[in-house]
Amino acid sequence: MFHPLRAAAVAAVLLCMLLLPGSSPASAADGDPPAFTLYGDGARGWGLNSTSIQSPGPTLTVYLGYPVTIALVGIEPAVTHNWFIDYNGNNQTDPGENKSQDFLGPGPALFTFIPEREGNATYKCQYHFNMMFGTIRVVAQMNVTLYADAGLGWGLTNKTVRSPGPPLVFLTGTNVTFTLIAVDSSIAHDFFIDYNADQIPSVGEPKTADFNKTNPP
Ligand SMILES: [Cu+2]
Repeated sequence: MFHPLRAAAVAAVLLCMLLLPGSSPASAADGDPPAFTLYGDGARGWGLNSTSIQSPGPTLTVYLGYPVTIALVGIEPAVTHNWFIDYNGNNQTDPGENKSQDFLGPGPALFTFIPEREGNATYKCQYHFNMMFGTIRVVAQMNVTLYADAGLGWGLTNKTVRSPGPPLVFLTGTNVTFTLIAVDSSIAHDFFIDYNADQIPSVGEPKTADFNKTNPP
């Protein structure tokens, strides 16, 4: 069976989300929400929940240029912490380094920031930087592999194909390279950005050639 309309509709949903970067997930390529909860303990480090606190803490992956919200929870009732990205590695907060307000106790204290420096850096608490640190990866999303299945939708892996497909966010002006892989056999797909939401590729809308399992684009 040939399902161009279904594939187009899936692409439309996917790309509507692309056009609304302010509401799209920005923290992980698999569509996780743009938010982390971090539990901090001056003697043990950071954790994504209160039972997994360790040093170094969890590696966080965020998108360059897109807001991230971290809910900060202090484990000890009366110990002050903060959270910042120590871009220059001097264990101190400097101008231009994303830094939360001080916090303590269960809160949580919400800190929203926009990562503006690509690459790996270390996040810390300025007061307990020897224990409370971890890696933050700030990535520009530019290479995307998408798996297509007319019956299931799109996925970032062949095991997570779904409809609507995963949200994708890109900085305006970013060159994006898609690798498109058909999961189903002998069904033609394409990929286009349906800016005007009319379900068909129009002039000015980026569009691939048709592809299928044996003839990749
Ligand atoms: Cu601390």
